[in-house]
Amino acid sequence: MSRKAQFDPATPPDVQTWLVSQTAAGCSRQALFGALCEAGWTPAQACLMMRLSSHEKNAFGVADAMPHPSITQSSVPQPQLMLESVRVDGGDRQVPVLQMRTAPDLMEFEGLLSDAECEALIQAAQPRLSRSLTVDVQTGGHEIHPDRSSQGMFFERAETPLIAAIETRIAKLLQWPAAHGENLQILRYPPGAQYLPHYDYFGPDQPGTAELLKRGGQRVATLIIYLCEPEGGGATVFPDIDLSIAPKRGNAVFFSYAAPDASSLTLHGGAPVIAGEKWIATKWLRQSVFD
Ligand code: PD2
Ligand code: ZN
Repeated sequence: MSRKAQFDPATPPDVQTWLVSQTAAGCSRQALFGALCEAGWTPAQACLMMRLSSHEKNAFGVADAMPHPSITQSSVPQPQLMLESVRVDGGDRQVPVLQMRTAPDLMEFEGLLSDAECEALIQAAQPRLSRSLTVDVQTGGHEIHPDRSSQGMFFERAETPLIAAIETRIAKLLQWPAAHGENLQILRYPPGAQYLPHYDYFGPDQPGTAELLKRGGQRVATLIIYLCEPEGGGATVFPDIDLSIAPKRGNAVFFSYAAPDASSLTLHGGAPVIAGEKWIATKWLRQSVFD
């Protein structure tokens, strides 16, 4: 008998898609279960998402003793574990995870910053904005580029108690030292502004890369925090994986790239803002100390 997908409806859609495709590719139930646990889901969550039978739990080494075969089992109430309530420790707050993916490793967080923190960042950045620059891959310097039509600024590291608190929260959340983070950047996208798809790492073959790597090595991950959502447009898009994240004040998207290569599937861009303004804070993470 072919096994129909047996997944709990509370399973996040991307995990469902992954489970279905891996099952179709011939991956065993035990391997799927192991992969979910390795990806950070608890055995209880993985059991729930895959609807493991008692027999499977036993076979996969998950504690669920089997009764003697002569004892009939009844159906029982099964309180629904809310997968949406998975959280990551940010030190001064527990941050809910809205979605989690592999290939690329990506998480969407809810409420990483409060409304008041978002507003304070915007107010502090506003008078210091200028046209955003992009990295000049020829020289390792920076240049105005038509691909990036936002305005931006950088805060000094720990410039104010608020910036210091946010950097400490990010370091705890990502388990990556604050000293490996580039300075927090604020960007404002008025209507029509966008950031065409690109990779955040420095292309290994570009002439300017050696210069850029002198400060902290390669970029290995990006955190984009939405400070103000536009009335239309402005999604962060990942064309390789057909993913689009709608900006929502306080939420954030995190993704990492262990290798500076297109196989990281981290091509991403900021779609044009159609109405209203989009504001974000970006934290790029380096391999080592960025000073
Ligand atoms: O504003 C965005 O959505 C966006 C898209 C791509 C930001 C960045 N890249 C970035 O700051 O690197
Ligand atoms: Zn980017």
